[in-house]
Amino acid sequence: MPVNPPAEYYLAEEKFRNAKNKEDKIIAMEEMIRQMPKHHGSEKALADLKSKLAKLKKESAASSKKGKGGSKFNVHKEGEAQACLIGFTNSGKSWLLNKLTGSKASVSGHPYTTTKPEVGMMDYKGVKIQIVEIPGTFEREHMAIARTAELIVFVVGEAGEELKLEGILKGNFIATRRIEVNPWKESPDQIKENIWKSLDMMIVYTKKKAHNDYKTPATSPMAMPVGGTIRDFTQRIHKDFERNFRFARVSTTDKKGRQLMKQVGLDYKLKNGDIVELHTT
Ligand SMILES: Nc1nc2c(ncn2[C@@H]2O[C@H](COP(=O)(O)OP(=O)(O)OP(=O)(O)O)[C@@H](O)[C@H]2O)c(=O)[nH]1
Ligand SMILES: [Mg+2]
Repeated sequence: MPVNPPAEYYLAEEKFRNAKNKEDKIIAMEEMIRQMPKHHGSEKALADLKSKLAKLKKESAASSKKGKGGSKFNVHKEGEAQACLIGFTNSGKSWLLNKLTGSKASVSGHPYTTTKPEVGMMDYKGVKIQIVEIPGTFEREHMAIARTAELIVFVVGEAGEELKLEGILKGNFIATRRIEVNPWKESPDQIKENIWKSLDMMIVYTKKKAHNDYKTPATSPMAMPVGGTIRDFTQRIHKDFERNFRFARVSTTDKKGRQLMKQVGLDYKLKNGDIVELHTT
C-alpha cells in the first residue's frame, strides 16, 4: 500500500530541510508526523519519523544541558519519560508535584510562588517518570522544556482555563501531546495512572537467571514504548545481546487472561506485563 501523504506533509518536510536549528527541526518533524496518513501502509514511515524525532529531542536536550544553544533553564532529563505540569498560578501545580513525587516545592495561596522550574521523580510500578512544574509566568525559556517533554499535563482548577493554555502552547509552537487534570477533583493516584496511560508505554520484566543470586530481585521492571519487540528489549539491555541472541522465553497471558510460556524470536511483539528471559550463546 502506498503512503500517499497530503501536500501539508511535503510543506512540513520542506520546513524541516530549511530549519536552521534543532528546535525548528523538532517543530517541523512533529508537523510531518501529524500530517502523515495513519494506515497500515504508512506504519513503517511513521515509525521511522517517530524514532528520528526521539533522537532529535534527545540531542536537543543534551546540547542544552551542555549550554550549547538551548536554554539555561533546561532541566536534565532523567527517568524513562518527562511530563511537564502547565497551568495558571495557584492552579495547584506545586501541590500536585509534591503529591506525585514527594518533592518539597513551596505551596502557597500567594500567586507566582514558583519562579523557576521545579523537578521531581514519580515512581510508577518501579518505573521512574520525571515531573517538571513550569512556572505560571510561561516564560519562553521555561516553555522550551515542554517542547521536548513526552507529555504536557494541563493543571486546570477552573473550567475554561484549558483553552487559554492551548493558546499559550500554540504561541510557543509547542505540539507536545497533552492531557488535562484537575487536582481538586481527581486524586493524585488517579492522575498518576492517567499520566502513565498517556505516555503510551508498557512495562515488561527482565527475569534473572542465576538461581543462587539472592541479592537482585527475581524480576525487574523495564519501561518500553507500546509495540516494542524482543529486539528492542535486547538493545535496551546491551547491544551485544542481539548478536548473541538464541531465543527468549516469555511468560505472558493469552486473550482469555491465561498464563502461558512461549519460546520466541527477535521479532516477537511484547505485551504489557510480559516477563522475559533471554538466552544467548
Ligand atoms: N481552587 C482550589 N485551591 C485549593 C484547593 N485546595 C487547596 N487549594 C490551594 O491552592 C493553592 C495552590 O497552590 P500551588 O500548588 O502552590 O499552586 P501553583 O499552581 O504551584 O501556583 P504558583 O504559585 O504559580 O507556583 C494552595 O494555596 C492550596 O492550598 C481546592 O480544592 N481548590
Ligand atoms: Mg507552584
